[in-house]
Amino acid sequence: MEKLEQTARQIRRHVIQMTYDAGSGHPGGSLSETDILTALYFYKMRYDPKNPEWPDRDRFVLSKGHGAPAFYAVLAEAGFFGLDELKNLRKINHLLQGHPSNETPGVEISSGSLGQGLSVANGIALAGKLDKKTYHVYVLLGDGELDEGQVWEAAMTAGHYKLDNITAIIDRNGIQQTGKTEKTKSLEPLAEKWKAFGWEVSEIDGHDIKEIMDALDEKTTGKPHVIIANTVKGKGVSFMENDHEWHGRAPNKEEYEKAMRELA
Ligand SMILES: Cc1ncc(C[n+]2csc(CCOP(=O)(O)OP(=O)(O)O)c2C)c(N)n1
Repeated sequence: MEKLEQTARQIRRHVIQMTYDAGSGHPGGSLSETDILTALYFYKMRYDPKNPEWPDRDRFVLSKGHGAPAFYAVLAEAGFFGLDELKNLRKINHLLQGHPSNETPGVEISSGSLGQGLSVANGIALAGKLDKKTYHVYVLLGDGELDEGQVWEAAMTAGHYKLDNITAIIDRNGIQQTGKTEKTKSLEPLAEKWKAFGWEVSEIDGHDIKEIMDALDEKTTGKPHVIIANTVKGKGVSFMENDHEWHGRAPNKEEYEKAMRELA
């Protein structure tokens, strides 16, 4: 557990370093999803970084594609590519673009246009059933992303096909691009909505590694599983926490140094 917490801290440092180096990017939503990604990649998922196309690998879809910095940091720490690549975030002709591209080792689908990931995850999960594969499909959605109608179409589809090989995780940080989700388009009662679409629902503290691990270990039969992970946007850096200003802006030198001191 301690090791996972240390890894998450390291991922947060990478996120600050990467967005500072790039001079752009999305630190807020990267810091809120960090513990979830850490538990997925360093506790739960089966994969082989030397063989990213291994047919039996578990699949991960980052539907909230702007959360790419934390995702890339996790993939680098897991060995899909060198840590050196993190220096080149958002640079033209380099591996790590602003939003995930499936040309990058370890990235299953290109994403960034919100609302599409669950539909793709459904397809991968259905294919797994047809091919009698035992892999599991994980998909991470933003809460603001749930404003997209396609998410609910996909939620209905997964319920209909009883896709119990899919786990959706909602990064419920309560904030989207320009303010609070409940002010932009209210989502509550969120758990009841997913239940009504035929999903098993868990609600957890999305920064408590043990709670994340336990929720990921939960098995559902005949139902897809959604984990509503309550998180803090900007988690770990005091002046970024709960402030939508840090949705899509890089730290300046002074802010970078302060953030790195806090994450030391
Ligand atoms: C279809 C689409 N519309 C708008 C955007 C611009 N956009 C990028 S991130 C974002 C807010 C997303 O909020 P949320 O899903 O809560 O992300 P998080 O807070 O976890 O970063 C928006 C509107 C987009 N990427 N795709």
